[in-house]
Amino acid sequence: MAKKSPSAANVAAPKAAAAKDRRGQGDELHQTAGDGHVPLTTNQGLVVGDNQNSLKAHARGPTLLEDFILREKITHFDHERIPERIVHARGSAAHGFFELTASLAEYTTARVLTEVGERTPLFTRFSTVAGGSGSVDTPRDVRGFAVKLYTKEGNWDLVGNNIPVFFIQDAIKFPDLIHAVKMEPDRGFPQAASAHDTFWDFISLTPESMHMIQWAMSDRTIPRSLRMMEGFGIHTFRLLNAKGKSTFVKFHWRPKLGLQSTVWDEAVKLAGADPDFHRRDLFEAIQAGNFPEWELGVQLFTEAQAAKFPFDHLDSTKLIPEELIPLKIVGRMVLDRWPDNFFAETEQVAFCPSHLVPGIDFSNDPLLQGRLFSYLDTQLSRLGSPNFHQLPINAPKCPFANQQRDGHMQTQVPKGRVAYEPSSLQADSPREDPARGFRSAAVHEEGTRERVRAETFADHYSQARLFFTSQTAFEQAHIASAFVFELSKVDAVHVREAIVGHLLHVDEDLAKRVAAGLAMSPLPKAPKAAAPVVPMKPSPALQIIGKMKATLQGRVVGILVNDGSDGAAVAKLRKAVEAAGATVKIVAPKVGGAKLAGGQLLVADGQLAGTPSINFDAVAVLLSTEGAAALTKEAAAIDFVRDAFGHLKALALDDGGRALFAKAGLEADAGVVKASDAEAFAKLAATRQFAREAKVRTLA
Ligand code: HDD
Repeated sequence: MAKKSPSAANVAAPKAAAAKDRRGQGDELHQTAGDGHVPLTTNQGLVVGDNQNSLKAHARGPTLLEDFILREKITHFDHERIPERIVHARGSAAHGFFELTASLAEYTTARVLTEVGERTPLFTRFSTVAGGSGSVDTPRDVRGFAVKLYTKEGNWDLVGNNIPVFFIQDAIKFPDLIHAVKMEPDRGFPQAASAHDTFWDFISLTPESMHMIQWAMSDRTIPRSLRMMEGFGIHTFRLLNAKGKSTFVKFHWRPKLGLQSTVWDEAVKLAGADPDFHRRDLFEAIQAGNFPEWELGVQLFTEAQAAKFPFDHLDSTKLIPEELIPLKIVGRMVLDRWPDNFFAETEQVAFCPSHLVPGIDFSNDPLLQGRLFSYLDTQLSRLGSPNFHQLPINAPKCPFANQQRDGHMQTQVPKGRVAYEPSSLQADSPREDPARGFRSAAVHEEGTRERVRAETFADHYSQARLFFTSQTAFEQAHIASAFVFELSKVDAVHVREAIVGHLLHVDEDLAKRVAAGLAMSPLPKAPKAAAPVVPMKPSPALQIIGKMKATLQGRVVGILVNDGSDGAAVAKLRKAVEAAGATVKIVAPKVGGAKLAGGQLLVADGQLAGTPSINFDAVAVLLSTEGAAALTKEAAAIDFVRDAFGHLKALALDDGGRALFAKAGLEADAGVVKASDAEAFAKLAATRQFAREAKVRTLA
């Protein structure tokens, strides 16, 4: 009998075996070595015997072109980078799930919003906007908040930010906005910063940005943690129910840990102390099992309600105050798994606001309409192929099938002769399904085709004023000071003046404070406003301070020790703050640890010189007399207490700690307690000491 050829064996094999992953072939030749390692191979599966040396004509001779192993490795390396995102290049992401807690079945057919208790897997990527992918985590910048929900009905991407409004009203202005904020094209700086002429020049000539710019100058743009930020879908979307009735909706993510921001000096120092501060924070929280969580809230409103708003709900520079349309909490998002591979997942994930599921639809917001084009387009150049949806991180987790074929990096192997629809030749070829398919809301449209901005979009100052006047005095001072800082980096005096002119419409006091901070006199004239400012009731929901939680949950407390520190006091403090939910990190002059008074070694999590107090939410300093004497000569130790104090953090000090504190020239206040009073410290550490601020810096 003739021997079967391997290919004949495949043909004859039963279906299940034929479908077997071909990568399993030849397993016997690739078995793990005795020490447990899998053999290293080329991309063609060839086992590599020497990964240290290239092929040479002789020991000291030239390398040979023939070395295909070298060439394959280097070629792949040369092509490892893909174009970074034109915006939001710097990002961190995690896997998790969404769980619906209240059904919206009355409003929508979208299963993800109707099946209470159902968990939908998701992938969320947070980002800064302006900086490149290698830039730092803590510049003053808007944060992207993009969620890809792998629903049973297809992928739904909710691509939002941590601020509920946007700079511009029409997508056609987006390239200008981004060109203005990115590093200036002739000089190549500043990186990841809005404090420069081109950005403020554009803003000064774009009054519609005045509301967003208030948010941008607030501490929202210097968050303490990605886990402590809100997220917003920004645009008005539509929900569609089974009867085809549509309801307008805005989406909000609310962090379970409450809102928390840094102070500006802290954000600046963090950029040097730990450029990966937010990424590391998210990673460490997830690895420790402290899974970050957000509630999903919706604001639902009808066409009739919208008609009565004193602003246009299709204008992305406006928000709907929660006092007008309250937030209904309908679910929660939990991030519980760090990606296995940064590039394959965080870098290759491709969000598109056009990715929707049946039961949700777009509104006519002109910013959203432009986005529906931009994202798909950018993924084609960024990921290089119309098949980017086949990458594991982008592929729906429900079945998907159509007659799209071929293209670069096609990884699917479609079967059969039918690649069109309708067809009669292949019964299992995918067909349209009107009953289950996506439907657009039936909306009556009528009017004159023109390149125009609706008159209802003309009011640029009312909500900017609403935002500013809704803030606490501390927050207002931070906003005014941020304007002063940013405009101080602007050389063009007429641009500074133009901004202060706009601020006169927002709030006269704010304009005067900023002008004083810039030594600008006399006050410039306010530009002509396109629409009168409409008074609105202050909305406390727009504050950060109002939305902070007095909690140590998810926070980190640093304890500075040295040889001779009191171990029992350290243990007591640790116990109290850990019981309140914080993580404790020990800082010592040497990373190996400090020898405590009793002789035992306390291993450090960080060396003092490389672990400033900027890393922590509150600090304790416990030092023996000798330990303190040694540290009073160390600039890093002086900075440790001085920065903690200046960044409005609670401090717990024993006698040694107090000596260091005094050497730093500081005076204790209500935010400084005795280290022995561990419970009081745990309570105090749960909040920042805003009342201290006037003592440590002059704000505008
Ligand atoms: Fe955008 C990325 C959020 C307006 C064009 N955008 C991007 C990301 C977020 C946002 C979070 C990063 C997604 C990720 O993590 O991969 N963008 C917004 C929000 C906007 C907005 C909340 C206004 C409400 N964007 C906007 C407009 C345009 C774009 C008006 C163009 C007309 N955005 C893009 C883009 C990006 C992008 C160029 C770059 C990388 C990407 O899409 O995937 O297409």
